[in-house]
Amino acid sequence: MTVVLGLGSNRGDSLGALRGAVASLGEVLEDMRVSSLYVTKPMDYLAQPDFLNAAVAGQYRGTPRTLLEAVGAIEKRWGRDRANEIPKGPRTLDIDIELFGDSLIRETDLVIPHERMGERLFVLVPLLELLPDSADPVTGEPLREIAGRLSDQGVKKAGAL
Ligand code: PH2
Ligand code: MG
Ligand code: MG
Repeated sequence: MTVVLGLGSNRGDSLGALRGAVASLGEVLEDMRVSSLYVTKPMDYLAQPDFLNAAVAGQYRGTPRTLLEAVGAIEKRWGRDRANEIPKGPRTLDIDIELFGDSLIRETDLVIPHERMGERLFVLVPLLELLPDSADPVTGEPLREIAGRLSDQGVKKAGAL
């Protein structure tokens, strides 16, 4: 299954955490590709530092649930400490499953496509770099068109990850 993961960090050694996560994800995904690195203005909870965001895409052989577990272990390995975080606030490493093929999943701890990805350029811009023709699995609308309707959210390319 083709999967897309979104990576973000705005606390501690963000670049180190994203690079470590990409190295670990390369052991979980086949044919993995990595987007550019982006510096992005915080959304939702605004009183926090800018984020570094990126996306990876690849092939995954397990289930959404086993991928969630693998991703949780990688977050932890690279410094995530959920006990000391404010919801949607600063975090050392957040890895979200954005797309899992065309699957639609709505469970308490796992929502795919990721909630509100259609409103967030820090998710859509790196994703579209990797999969420019991908569509919203709910509506079939190209993500490129959804992104095109959003106003500037302060998402700036900052080179290679
Ligand atoms: N993640 C959040 C909340 N807000 N803003 C940006 N720019 N990037 C993020 O990764 C991000 C956010 C919750 O996970
Ligand atoms: Mg998350
Ligand atoms: Mg997130």
